[in-house]
Amino acid sequence: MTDRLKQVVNHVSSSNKMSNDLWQNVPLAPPDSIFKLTAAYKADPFENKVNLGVGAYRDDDNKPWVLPVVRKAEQILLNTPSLDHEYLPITGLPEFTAAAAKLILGPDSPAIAGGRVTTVQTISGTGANHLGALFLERFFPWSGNKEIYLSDPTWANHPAIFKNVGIVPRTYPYYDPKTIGLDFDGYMNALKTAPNNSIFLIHACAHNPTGVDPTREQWNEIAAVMLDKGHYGFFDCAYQGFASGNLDNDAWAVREFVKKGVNMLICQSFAKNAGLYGERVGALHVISSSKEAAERVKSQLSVLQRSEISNPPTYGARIVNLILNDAGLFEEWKRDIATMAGRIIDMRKQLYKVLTEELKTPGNWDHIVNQIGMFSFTGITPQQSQALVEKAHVYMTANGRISMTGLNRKNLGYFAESLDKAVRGQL
Ligand code: KET
Repeated sequence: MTDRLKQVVNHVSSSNKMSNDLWQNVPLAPPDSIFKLTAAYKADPFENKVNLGVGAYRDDDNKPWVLPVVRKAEQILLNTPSLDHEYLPITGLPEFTAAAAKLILGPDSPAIAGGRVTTVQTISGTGANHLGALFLERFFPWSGNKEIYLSDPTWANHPAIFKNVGIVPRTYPYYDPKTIGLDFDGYMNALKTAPNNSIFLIHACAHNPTGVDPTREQWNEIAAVMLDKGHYGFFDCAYQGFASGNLDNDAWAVREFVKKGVNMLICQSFAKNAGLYGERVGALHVISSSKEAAERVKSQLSVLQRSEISNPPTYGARIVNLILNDAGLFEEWKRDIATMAGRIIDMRKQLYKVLTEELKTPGNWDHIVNQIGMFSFTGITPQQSQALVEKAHVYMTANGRISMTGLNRKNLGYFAESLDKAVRGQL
């Protein structure tokens, strides 16, 4: 080989070596705790496998359900040749954002009337959480450390979302394993003892993963302390309609807090209540004390949004826009939501019945019917959850959360028997 050729070969191999080593310090991350269950479920050939992992609605045939009202809206879009594929404004489709604000804050919201609400269309609820977190990191009048209090437990993705933008997640007591209910005293104590002007992340309704929400009296007490301490409410609303089956009922706490003047923002998702999971349609609403402040907030949210996603996607927003802005479609949507919520409540009742009356499973199972929303926090141990996944092919998160919508008339018996065995240590 000529010297020149050797030189070239050496150069190429040494640069290859460098690029091979480039990521040697990147540690292998664990798979996402929720999405790995979907993947494992799909790969499992077992006939009676059950997926109670991700919070995504399934009908009684275990199929994803495209809401009939969404089908109608899609047809309308298809038959509207004037629609193009231009960019949306940075803050999203204006008719959609206006209607989304009304949906969560109420059509007669004084904050909307006063022009005090800034709404930005986001990449579903996750994007709203992220944009809200990023905005707070930049502009919240921090007096101490950049921290947020998250309920213990909370949605598995919350801590990562805040860490990503440099806000340290802390926790406040929420769930009491002894009562399988709300640790209201612990919650109130955390609100009272946190430094003034702290930020608390609050699930607007249908708390994930516990299915345990405060009562209206408790909400009022929470709001009073928040006001007294000057705390900021970071509301995450991913399940409007799923708690009670009624959109207005489920927005009660948010509306009440706005009315009382708690400083807050709201993250809104249409993934679950419109069944538009993959379309990524959501919104962030920031409430300000004046119209002028809301405009400044909007200007900064626009700057952040522009650098992150430039502008949000059209398709899902157009669908929701049609549903929210057409009285007929809106009524139909409410019926579809009631169908989903009703089936979940029915599954709760049936599971409770089989566990308590037929199988006489040891323990108290009242929480199965008392908890609300998509999830039940069964109260079983991580070992029992693991046994259900590994031995019974029942896919559920290790914290004992089950997505009730994964149950149907065909698999409920099998699940109940498997749960019964797990609890008795017989799996
Ligand atoms: N907030 C909460 C409380 C929540 O449970 C989810 C999703 C989201 C926000 C985000 O949803 P999005 O699809 O971005 O609008 N939860 C389910 C799915 C997931 O983990 O992404 C779940 O807990 O199974």
